Amino acid sequence: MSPKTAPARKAARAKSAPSVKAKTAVAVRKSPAKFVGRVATVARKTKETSISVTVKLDGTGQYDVSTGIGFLDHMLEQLSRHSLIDITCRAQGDLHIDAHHTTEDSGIAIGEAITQALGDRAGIARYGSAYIPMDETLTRVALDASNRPYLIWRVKFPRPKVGEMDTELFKEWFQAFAQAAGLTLHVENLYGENSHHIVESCFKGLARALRQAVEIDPRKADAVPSTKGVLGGSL
Ligand SMILES: [Mn+2]
Repeated sequence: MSPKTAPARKAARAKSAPSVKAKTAVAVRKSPAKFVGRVATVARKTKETSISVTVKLDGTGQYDVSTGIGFLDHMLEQLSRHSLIDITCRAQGDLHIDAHHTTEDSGIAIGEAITQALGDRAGIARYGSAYIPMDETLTRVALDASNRPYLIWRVKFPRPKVGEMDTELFKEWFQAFAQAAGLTLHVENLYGENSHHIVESCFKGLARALRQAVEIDPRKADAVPSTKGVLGGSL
């Protein structure tokens, strides 16, 4: 039988807890009360779409995604699985028109949730990159979670549609996401023939790069990873 009481065990656990937890606590204090740790929920409603999103940055890649667009769900599930960010995304959009608004607004809502969950971005690795091969396709993604939104999109699709989605919509999603998540985001398909592989490699590359960039770097303590002391495009 352990001589330690329950509170003593709790204190011992707290002592040995990784610095990630301390960082999370800092973020909690600086964020609005409804956010706990690196988690955020965003509800976004317009005349075109109604979307609720929850993200947990330090997750395990669990997802619950329903946008009404099968292929987009498939991509957002890849984003969660390969970033290890838990993502819940429920969207109801004006799909009787087309998939444009729902695609764009899901990018905005998930991006906003990530921005909120990142708080002041202290302690994050900030940069991430990935090369993703999928059969004949190779895509490179590099990003800076700098709060300076910018998209470079060098991706062309051989076909105008995948599933029920127009392939031109993927740039719209990445543009909306980069803007809302505060990312300088460069996506380049180096080569590829199959449109499904091309777009999927873009989402998987984003996921892997994002995973690196939002990771807490234990050597950085509470430091914002910028010599300016803050991360922001207008500063
Ligand atoms: Mn696929």
